[in-house]
Amino acid sequence: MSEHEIFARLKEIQRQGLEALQKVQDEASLQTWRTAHLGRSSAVMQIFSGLGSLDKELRPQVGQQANLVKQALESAYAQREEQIKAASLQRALTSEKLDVSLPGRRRPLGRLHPATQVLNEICQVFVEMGFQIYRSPEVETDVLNFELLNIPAHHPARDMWDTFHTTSPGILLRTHTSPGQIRLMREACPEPIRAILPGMCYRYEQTDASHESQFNQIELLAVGKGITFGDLKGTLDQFAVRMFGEGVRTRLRPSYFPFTEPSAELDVQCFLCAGKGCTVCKGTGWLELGGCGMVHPVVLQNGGYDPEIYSGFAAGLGPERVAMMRYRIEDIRSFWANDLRFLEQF
Ligand code: FA5
Repeated sequence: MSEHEIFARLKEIQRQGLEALQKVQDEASLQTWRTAHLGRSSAVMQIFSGLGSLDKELRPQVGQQANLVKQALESAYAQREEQIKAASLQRALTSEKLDVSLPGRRRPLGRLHPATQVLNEICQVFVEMGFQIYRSPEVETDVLNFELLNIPAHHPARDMWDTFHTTSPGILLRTHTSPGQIRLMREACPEPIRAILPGMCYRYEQTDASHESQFNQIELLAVGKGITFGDLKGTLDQFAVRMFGEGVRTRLRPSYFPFTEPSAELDVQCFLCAGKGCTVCKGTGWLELGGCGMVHPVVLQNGGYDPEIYSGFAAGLGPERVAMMRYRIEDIRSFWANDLRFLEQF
């Protein structure tokens, strides 16, 4: 190559390098450019490595000129790098901008199911009155759910509880919380008992506005020496006052349960109209809450207590019925239909 050609070549290298650099828009292609135009095998570096084959007099001039080209490319590179970094920072600032004045999205608040709310409230009242909470299983044996409660197989009273049986013989879903009475008595005997047994019950019901196939009950059980019907009445009266307000009275109507003797239905004075009669109590002034009575001697015996020495009272209350009255819910099936429009009201 002649001297003239070498200088023209260097000029061309610089021109091409600068032109290519103008097209570079991001950091990745900037690095590619650097390797291509300033790397070991780039055109300008080849000029340096070819210096040795040039005429001695020519070498300093070509070397100097090649150095100028290399410096020009390097400083153009540094400048471009600066520009690209600034641009990408600008882009990040715009795209990741946070508007702290933008209102946040409200997360929906969870809440307790209305049936659970009332169940808890009733339990709380009894706990304050000195009752302990005892839990017993929802999957029960026929023996505990019926037989030990003085309801032998084929006894007509079994018709009172339409039952969900499981595929295991003798195993069923409890139809009431009363089998827990036997479990608790057998655990506590011969100590006195003052407890409530809350939980879900299941019945193979023809469902309607006031009957569901699943519902809660709160069982009440007191066993000890000298417990009378007066204690039952006093306890229920006190519960009604604490739950529904001062002056609210209770009423017991004679009834029948195989596991209590005598037995009664518990009514509470309508807390909405104070007994005057309204649509909720259907003009009667009274609301039905559940069944109750004195624990039957056979049941006491099955629980391990000698009925000659011990006596007791029991009751089974329906908290959903209380919730229905309180919130004027017309159909008990709303509780487990899982419609959020219903549940969110409580
Ligand atoms: C019983 O289940 C007895 N074990 C109650 C009892 C306990 C009596 C201790 C004496 C001593 P009964 O079937 O009446 O009784 O139910 C009691 C309460 O459970 C009813 O008053 C009602 O509030 C509720 N209940 C019963 N069946 C349903 C149903 N299908 N849907 C909603 N609530 C129900």
